[in-house]
Amino acid sequence: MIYSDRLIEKLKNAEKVSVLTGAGVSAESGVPTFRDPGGIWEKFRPEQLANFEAFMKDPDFVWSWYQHRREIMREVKPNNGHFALAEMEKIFPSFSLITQNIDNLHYRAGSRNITELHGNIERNYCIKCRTFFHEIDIQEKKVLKCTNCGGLIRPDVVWFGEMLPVKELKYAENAAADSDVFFTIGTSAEVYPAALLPIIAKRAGAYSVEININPTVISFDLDETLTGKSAEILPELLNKIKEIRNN
Ligand code: BV8
Ligand code: ZN
Repeated sequence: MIYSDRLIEKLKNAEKVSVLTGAGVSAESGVPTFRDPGGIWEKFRPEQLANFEAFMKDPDFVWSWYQHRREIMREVKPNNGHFALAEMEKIFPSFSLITQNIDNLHYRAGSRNITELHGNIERNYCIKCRTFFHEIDIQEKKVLKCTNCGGLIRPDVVWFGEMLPVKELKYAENAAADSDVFFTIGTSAEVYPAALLPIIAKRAGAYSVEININPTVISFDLDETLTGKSAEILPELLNKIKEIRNN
């Protein structure tokens, strides 16, 4: 494993550790990422799908795309990277898992202090009366109508051009501004404002580490980059953390 002595020193004494995850963390579970070759955006552009106008223009089309993604997400399982992060939450006095992912895999792996910046595909609500619908028929390809008011039902995810949930974004910004170590894992760091968090952390004095199979637009801004698959790097890092903190 290629991590520096400096990172090990930081992790040995760290009280507050925060992590920002993106689609790359779920890649080894079989969930397609967005911008990698073969990724979701290869067939469709985000503007065509993940935005409110696209939904209102063709609700069935956008709804069926989310139903397709829900089917994938229900078939896949958390990977060793998700499980390692869930373990780390039990080791550090303060551990914040901030995710851009909507696939619910961190929760299914046992993480609990999760901040979902872009929502969760397992939640759906009526755009008119905001009633939430938890049990939806995954086979239903046509958009569902609210049983209370007949409004269209949409996934509880943040679309392009939509504000992120205020409480979650505030929590994430505060965590970034007050961490001893900040990990950025499996994200292209191209979507804002989530992509600002590693920079906020670095500027606030956190030791900032990126885990990715490729360099990204923020690699040079950070203190350290661990190149490789998160499902391989994270379990090894967890073992090292347990060793140095004799957990
Ligand atoms: C907002 C949910 C404003 C839905 C998503 C110009 C400049 C700056 C900003 C903008 C701009 N023009 C527009 C904007 C704003 C826009 C934005 O940032 N656009 C980008 C494209 C430029 N942002 C927004 O619209 C946000 N809202 O700004 O509101 C506002 C202000 C006032 C009033 C009203 C509104 C909302 C953004 C949220 C969009 N929703 N998803 C859904 O999923 O269907 S975004 C989507 O992409 C994901 O949620 C994810 O969060 C995001 C980033 O993707 P990644 O997770 O990084 O995945 P990606 O495929 O890109 O990368 C995978 C990475 O993993 C790669 O680096 C790869 O190398 C690595 N990897 C792969 N395998 C592995 C691995 N790493 C490790 N191990 C592996 N095995
Ligand atoms: Zn309704």
